[in-house]
Amino acid sequence: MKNDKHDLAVLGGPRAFPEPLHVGRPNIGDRDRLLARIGGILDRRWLSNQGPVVSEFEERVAEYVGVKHCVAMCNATVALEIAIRALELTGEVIVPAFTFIATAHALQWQEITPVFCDIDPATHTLDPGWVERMITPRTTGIIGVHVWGRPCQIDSLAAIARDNSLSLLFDAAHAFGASYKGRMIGGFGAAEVFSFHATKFVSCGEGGAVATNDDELAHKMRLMRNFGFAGLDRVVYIGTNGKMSELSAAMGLTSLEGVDEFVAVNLRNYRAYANELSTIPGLALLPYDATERCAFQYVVVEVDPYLTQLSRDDLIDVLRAENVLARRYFFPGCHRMEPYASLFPHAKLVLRATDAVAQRVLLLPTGTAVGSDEIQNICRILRLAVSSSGDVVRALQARLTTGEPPTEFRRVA
Ligand code: T4K
Repeated sequence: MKNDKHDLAVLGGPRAFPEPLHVGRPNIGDRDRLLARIGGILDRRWLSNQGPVVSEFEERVAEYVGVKHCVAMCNATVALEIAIRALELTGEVIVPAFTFIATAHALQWQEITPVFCDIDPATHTLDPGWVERMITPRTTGIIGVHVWGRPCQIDSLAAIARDNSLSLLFDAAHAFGASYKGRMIGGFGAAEVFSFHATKFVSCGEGGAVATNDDELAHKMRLMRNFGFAGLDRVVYIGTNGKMSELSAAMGLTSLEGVDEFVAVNLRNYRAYANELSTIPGLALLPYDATERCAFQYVVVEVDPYLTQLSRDDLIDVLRAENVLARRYFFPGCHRMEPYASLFPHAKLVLRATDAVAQRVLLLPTGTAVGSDEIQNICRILRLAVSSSGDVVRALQARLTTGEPPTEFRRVA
C-alpha cells in the first residue's frame, strides 16, 4: 500500500500493481456449467442458426426483463442497425453524442443522419428539453442511451416521441438488470437494445439482443438478422447476418446464472469506492438510484479540477503509471470523432454539457476481477495524488519535456 507521496509511481515509486487492472474485465461465471454447455453443443453439432442454446438464452432474457420478445444478435451494434431498419427510421434521428460511437455509427451506416443532442449534466443522458428543440421535419426517431445503466428520463422522452409521432428506441447496452420506476429496462419505447460484449455485466463474449413487446417488430427483426429468409429458399426482406452463435449463447446463459453474484460483487466494490472517495476533495462518485434495480457495473468519478488542482487526464496518467488502466468514456464525444467532426463541425457549439462531462469523467476498475484491497490501493493513489498535486503536475510536465512518449490516451486527445 502507498503511504507517502514518494510512493507514487509518477514521483519515482514502484508500480502499485504488477499486472494491469482494467475497466471492463469480463465476469466469467461457473466454468463447469459453461464447459458442460459447450460439450452439449459439440455433441449436437449444432453451432449456429437458432440452435437450442440461443433459443433458451432468448427465453431467459425475455423472462428476466419481463418482455414478450428477446431477439438475440451477434452484437449490440448490429442489433441497433437491425432495430433502426425494422423501425423504418430515415432522415434524421436524435441521439446523444455522449455515447459509445456504435450508437451513431448504427445510423450513419444506413445513411440516416445522427442529430447530436446535449445531455443533462447531472444524469449524463439525453436532456428532453434539448431533444424537443432538435426536432425538424426530417426527424423520424429518438434513440436514448441509458448511460452507465442509469435510465434516461424515459417518461419525458416517450411524451415527446408520442406528441411528435416519432419512434423511440433505447440503446440499453449498459442497462441490463436496471429498472425504471420499478419496471425492468427492456420494455420501454418501441424496443431496447442490450449488449452482451465481454466488458458488459452479463456477457456472451460478443453478443447483443433487442427486447420488445411488439410482435410484428420482433418477427421482422428475426427475419432481418437471418438475411431475410422466411423459409429454406424464400427471402422476404433485405437482411444481414446478425445471428448469435450457440457458443456465445452458452456463455450468455452461464453468465445470466451468475447475475446475483455479479451484482453483489459490484455493489460491494461500489460501496468500497464510495467510502474511500467521499473524503477526497474534488472527486465525486456518480450515484445510483437506491430505489431502483441496477448492476453497479460502472464506477464513474467526476473530477473537479479546481478542487483537485489536477485535471482528469493528469489523474489518468497517475493511475496508468501504477498499472491502473482507468478510462475516460466517452471522450471526446461522437461529435468530435470522424466522420461526424467533419460532417457536423458546428455540433460542438451546441453540446456544452456533453463537452463538459466528457472532460471530467473517469472510470475505475470494478467487477469480479477487482477486490477490496485493490480498491483501497487505487483510492490511496488518488488521495496521495490530490494531496500532492503540485509535485504531480511538475512530474507529469517534466515527463513531457524530457521527451517521454505520451501515453496512448494523451495521443488520442
Ligand atoms: N452502445 C453503447 C452505449 C455501448 O457502450 C456499446 C459498447 C455499444 C452500443 C455497442 O455494443 P457491442 O456492439 O460492443 O455489443 C468497449 C467495448 O468493446 C464496447 O462493447 C463497449 N460498448 C465500450 C463502452 O467499451 P473499448 O474500445 O473501450 O474496448 P477495449 O478493447 O478497450 O476493452 C475495454 C477494457 O476491457 C480493456 O481495458 C481491456 C478489458 N477487456 C476487454 C476485452 C474485450 C478484457 O479484460 N477482456 C476482454 O475480453 O470498447
